[in-house]
Amino acid sequence: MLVASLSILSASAHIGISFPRAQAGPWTKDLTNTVHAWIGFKGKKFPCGGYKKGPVNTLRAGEVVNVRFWNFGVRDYDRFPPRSGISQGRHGGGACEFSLSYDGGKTWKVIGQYTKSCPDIYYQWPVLIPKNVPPCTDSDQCLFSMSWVAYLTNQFYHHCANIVIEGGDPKGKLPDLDMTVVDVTQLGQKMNTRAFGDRKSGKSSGPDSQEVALNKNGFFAYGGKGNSKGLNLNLQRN
Ligand SMILES: [Cu+2]
Repeated sequence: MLVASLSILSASAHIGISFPRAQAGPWTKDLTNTVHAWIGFKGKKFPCGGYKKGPVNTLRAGEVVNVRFWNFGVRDYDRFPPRSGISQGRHGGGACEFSLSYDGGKTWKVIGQYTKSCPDIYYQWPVLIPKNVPPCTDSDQCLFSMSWVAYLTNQFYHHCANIVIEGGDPKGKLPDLDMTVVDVTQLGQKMNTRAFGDRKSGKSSGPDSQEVALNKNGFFAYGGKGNSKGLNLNLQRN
């Protein structure tokens, strides 16, 4: 009953991630009906929304993680692709980043980016956990996140998963690229920034093949060609 009434309340606007299994989704004991909303909505906090610890996802350095987006219209989150016809709050697409924090969300380094067509629940979005990151063993401190700067709305989304990272290089490093954070009034920012998207409200054309290649080949790793710049997110001030 609780889940059903929450999903009606929340309809299917906005977006979060279902894989890795992130905090405060229906796969947790702490389902929150604003889990898919932007940072700042009803006081929702940066980073991560301020939720309790979620399930611990075990990832391996060198592994490609196929990230899945999710909204309350996706009833069966274990099934991929979801049933057809689910309405999506894609807000015209925009720019997504996937990042790691080893310090409980104080600092974030980007391991993947997709521009314009992101997000979309009907595609998987491959992201490499770089081979040369250090291992991360404390699942209170080790986090994977999805962040999204939308096109049609000045909104910043941030959804996090507790993780551990096995393998890697004890002398390795996280990438140089810092996560882009905009539209967070809690940090003194104005809500005046969006990222140029595909301008579609429904299903997108999915991840761009050149961007998929970059996300799988180490472009974003420490020492990779993305260095401290990454891709152009096409940010625009209103
Ligand atoms: Cu929204």
